[in-house]
Amino acid sequence: MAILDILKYPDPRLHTVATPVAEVNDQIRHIVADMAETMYASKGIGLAATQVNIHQQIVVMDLSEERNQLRVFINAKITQQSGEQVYEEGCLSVPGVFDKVKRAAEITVEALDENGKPFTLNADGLLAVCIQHELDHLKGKVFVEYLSRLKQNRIISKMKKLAKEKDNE
Ligand code: QAP
Ligand code: CO
Repeated sequence: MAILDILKYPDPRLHTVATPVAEVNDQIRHIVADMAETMYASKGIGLAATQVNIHQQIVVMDLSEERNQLRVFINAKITQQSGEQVYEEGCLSVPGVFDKVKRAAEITVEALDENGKPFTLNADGLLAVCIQHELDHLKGKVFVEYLSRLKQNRIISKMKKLAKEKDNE
């Protein structure tokens, strides 16, 4: 297992569109294990493969308090959605930035688990937000792109300043 580097906004590689996983094999399970370790080490609740510069449709998530309920979504598709909810989101690729985003309130998602077994999940609340946020990553979209141009520019400045400070450490 390994902790992977997380791409930071506005890295252009975050705009890469992920391709479907052809076969859920040991190599994919290895990626899943590394992504889970990376998410737990960063205290995140969700991580998409795009964020660790792997452009395949893989997402890991754990919304549990105990951090022991890993969810894996491979080749996930939202097949139904309804309603609206606004949630204050963050992102491991945009550290220190949190803002409100409007998304569907209830969704149905179809995906494969880490054994390649198909499952269907109905989600609402934070789980629904997190799934939509992570599947956006696989399409090359970061949550800040729902915010105003002004806010995006401010966030880009903040991220560049942070990166510079890191360089000088
Ligand atoms: C996506 O995000 C999400 O800025 C997952 O300093 C977030 O795990 C979906 C994090 C909120 C729905 C609601 C962010 C950790 C983690 C930071 C994350 C930070 C430390 C973000
Ligand atoms: Co994110």
